[in-house]
Amino acid sequence: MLIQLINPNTSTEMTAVMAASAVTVALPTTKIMPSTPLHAPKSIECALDETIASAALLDLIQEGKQQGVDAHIIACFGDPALDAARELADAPVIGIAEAAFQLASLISHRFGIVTTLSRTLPASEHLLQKYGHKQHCSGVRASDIPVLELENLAPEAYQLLKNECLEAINLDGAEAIVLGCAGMSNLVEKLSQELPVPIIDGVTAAVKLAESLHQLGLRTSKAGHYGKPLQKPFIGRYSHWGV
Ligand code: 2AL
Repeated sequence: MLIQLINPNTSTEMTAVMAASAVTVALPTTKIMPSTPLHAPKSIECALDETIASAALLDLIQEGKQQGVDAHIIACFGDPALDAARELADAPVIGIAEAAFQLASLISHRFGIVTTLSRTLPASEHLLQKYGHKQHCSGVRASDIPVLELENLAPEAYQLLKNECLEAINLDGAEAIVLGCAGMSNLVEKLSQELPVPIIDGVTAAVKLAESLHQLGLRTSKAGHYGKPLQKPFIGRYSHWGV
């Protein structure tokens, strides 16, 4: 199968990190097609970043659709534009936060989330609520590492992240840890060796869920909420979306 792995920010370094993680877990018959937008913020860390990035992300979904991909992954922990992408796409669309929550809830009574900046905490809390996983989460913690610092993670910053994971386990009662950024996907192995609970990265979780849906022949239902977008004129720079 062909999976389009979309990094909605413009950091090609981060795209390479997540693509390498995806390839390590993908079946031999799965091809990973990494996509990076040309027009978006370099990292996504607040609502404005997410909203600006969403239009280019949807353009990439459209490109993937035209190339006949079998699944799309939105690899940013805010799951930006996920509902719109599901309306647009024919193939399943998986957001890495939802994928990680789903897997974490299967292997732990309560999981903790350790993410990047403190200001992204409410975004994760909103997603837990939206997806119905609030009762499975022991708490959301921030390492206060900016997304782009993950690209060349200093040992002190890694220690900050690990300390938050330890506090999530020891103080909050987390029985598994979900990493709250696609740029953390290369840290799973080291953290798994050093911490006593399972560590879940949304990128690899999304790849395995995409493969499962594909193998079962399951696609997004077009019966209601995720029905095709309504046809109407779009004006100006978005006229390509309209009729
Ligand atoms: C992210 C992520 O996964 N990619 C990005 O640019 N920002 N997540 C986050 N919590 O900051």
